[in-house]
Amino acid sequence: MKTDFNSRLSLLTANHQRLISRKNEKVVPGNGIFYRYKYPVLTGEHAPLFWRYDLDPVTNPHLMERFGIHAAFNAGAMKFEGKYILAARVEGNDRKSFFAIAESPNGVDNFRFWDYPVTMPETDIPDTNVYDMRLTQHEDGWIYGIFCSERKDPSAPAGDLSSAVAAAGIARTHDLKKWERLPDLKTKSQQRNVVLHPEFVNGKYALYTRPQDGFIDAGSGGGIGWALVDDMTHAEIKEEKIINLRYYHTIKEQKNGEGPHPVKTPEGWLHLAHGVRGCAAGLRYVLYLYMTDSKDPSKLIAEPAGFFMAPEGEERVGDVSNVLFTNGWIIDDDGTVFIYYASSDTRMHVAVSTIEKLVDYCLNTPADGLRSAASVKTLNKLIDKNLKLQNRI
Ligand code: BGC
Ligand code: BMA
Repeated sequence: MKTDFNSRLSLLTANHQRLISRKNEKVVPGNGIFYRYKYPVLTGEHAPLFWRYDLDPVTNPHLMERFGIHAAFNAGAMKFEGKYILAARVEGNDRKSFFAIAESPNGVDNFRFWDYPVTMPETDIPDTNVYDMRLTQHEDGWIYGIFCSERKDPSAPAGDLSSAVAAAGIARTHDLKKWERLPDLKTKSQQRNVVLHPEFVNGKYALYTRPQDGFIDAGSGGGIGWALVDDMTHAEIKEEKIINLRYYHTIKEQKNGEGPHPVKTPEGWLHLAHGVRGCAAGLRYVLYLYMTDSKDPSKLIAEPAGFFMAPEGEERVGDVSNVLFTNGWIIDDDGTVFIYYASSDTRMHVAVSTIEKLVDYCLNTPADGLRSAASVKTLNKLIDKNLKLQNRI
């Protein structure tokens, strides 16, 4: 049977247009700390039709998808030439991910992919998969992208087709179009969540790291690490210290990792990270915040208990359910913070707050007492205060 190519194309075009130009809506009242937005800001369906279809009626008479794209998630973010930019992890039906830039005029909707995805140069040992890029506009003048480069474990026994090795891939650019690939980070352990600090520290580049024993297990890698390196064109970690630890029975018991690079505030560096715990449903990924000293970004000064954001509603379901992950945020000059987070390895969302609110959250939310009794004590203090205020006690 013949397909009506033109009417199918008009329908696809109209649907795509509607999706990418849909106005987003703030969800009120929220919890006072941030606002979620009703619609995801970027999905696989945002990919242009000319990525997914061969639009030639001669070679594709049924106008079928020829390159399935089913997810857009874990995006790095930055403001670039006045636009809100996401460097998304786009994943095809073939499970390979790659980076693609999408831009929006306002940060909450109308995100559109640039015509071509990023052509990331490879090193001598080609990456099997690349993902989770953190963007840093460094004071040296370059924009760096640090991402996970995954390759099959060369020492895996025959028949084991899952064991992998994670390394930090490093690239730099001035325009987000042409990328120069630098050698992968040299380090003792595997690394997945490596992030470049935006300023020099003692004349050196500073990296947030996440040393891990194996591909999945953080193992003895106690948490988010910190290392100074001399040269990003041959980046090598000689010494690494843990600056944000994992603890038993917390939201980051199993793993944690720095999100985007931290932001400087008058009260200190504000950090966004993810924490992971294991449960019967698999790994549960949530987001949390912490702060470090303005003069020494490796010195913890505040960390509220528990998660800042956890998966809700449709966020809970996707390719890898029960996951919120973040590696991008954008801070406007007026202090508005756009937190770009992905849900369940499938789609991108935005949550909006301000520096003032996030710092208040960090400095005034009680820290984790690490025991049930400590939590009840903290809660009772708050109840006492409020009941006194209402003249009830
Ligand atoms: C996936 C990542 C995941 C990692 C660890 C990789 O193969 O692509 O999304 O974080 O495995 O589970
Ligand atoms: C990883 C991350 C992400 C992903 C998450 C959940 O460890 O690096 O790529 O979102 O697992 O699958």
